[in-house]
Amino acid sequence: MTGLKVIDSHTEGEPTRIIVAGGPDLGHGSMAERRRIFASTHDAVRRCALHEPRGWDALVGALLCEPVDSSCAAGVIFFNKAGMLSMCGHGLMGLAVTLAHMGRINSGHHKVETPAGLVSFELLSQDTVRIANVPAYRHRHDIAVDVPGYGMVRGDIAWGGNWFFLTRQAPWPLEPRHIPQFTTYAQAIQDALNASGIGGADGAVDHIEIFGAPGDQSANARSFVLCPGGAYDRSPCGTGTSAKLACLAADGALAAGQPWVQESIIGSRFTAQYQPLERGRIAPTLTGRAWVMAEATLLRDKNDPFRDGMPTA
Ligand code: PYC
Repeated sequence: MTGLKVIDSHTEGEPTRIIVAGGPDLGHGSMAERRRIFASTHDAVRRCALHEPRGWDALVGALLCEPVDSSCAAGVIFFNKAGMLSMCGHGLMGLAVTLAHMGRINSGHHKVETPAGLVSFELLSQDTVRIANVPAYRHRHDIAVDVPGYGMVRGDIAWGGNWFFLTRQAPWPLEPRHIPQFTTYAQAIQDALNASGIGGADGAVDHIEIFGAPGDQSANARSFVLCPGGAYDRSPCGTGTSAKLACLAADGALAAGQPWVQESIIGSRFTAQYQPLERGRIAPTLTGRAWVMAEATLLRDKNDPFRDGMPTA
């Protein structure tokens, strides 16, 4: 029997399961190189941690790694039900409180290596984290895609650590009771983008982000985010909020340093802002809250037919 030691947290409602021991040996290369090895030779570990019967659709996973640069607090590889993620904003906040829970860090600033590049966070209190994400930028502006059953949907494509299609066309109020309709609608947009070959700079768009009016007037907007694999983000999505900042900056609709409060579909929020970088890129920072929920060892009995997770749709 082999086991994966995991610590579960949630960030503004969105869960993260971090493998802190028992994971595969991926060598000592960059996180991008280790992610490649993880995806090609250890996918059973990802499925064991996230798929039923040990996990569930919304769960985002992370493999805690030794960093290449020892001045970093950690290296991390994020993944979800469908495969690998380049970066994960809510997951980085979850990592921060998890490292504190493990006694590996104190409050203050810490750097983390990810496949998307170097990021950092500041642990502001036991449960509040400000992250500095990878540079974000808008890749395409106001493109139209014909979505069967819904008609033309217009939006931008932006990078925030993952690739996003962002649209303001929300056919229903952004309220939890409409989550099933938004999930179907967002999946239809994703399918239409895939079918028409519209994507990011290096491949497909992998997240769909739909905007509408905030539920609370102290916020700027509310969003629904569909992640690869079909689950929606319970948090406002860190990489998605970064992509949104890049679009706002490109439109001249938000000044550098001005706070942007983005609600999730369940009403949880991140407060974000940016500083301009060269060539239209921005450096996003986002603040949110995360809590450790559980510590467990996932057991994999060799006689268990579902030790590597159940097949999913
Ligand atoms: O917070 O960046 C994020 C994220 C990506 C997928 C789920 N959450």
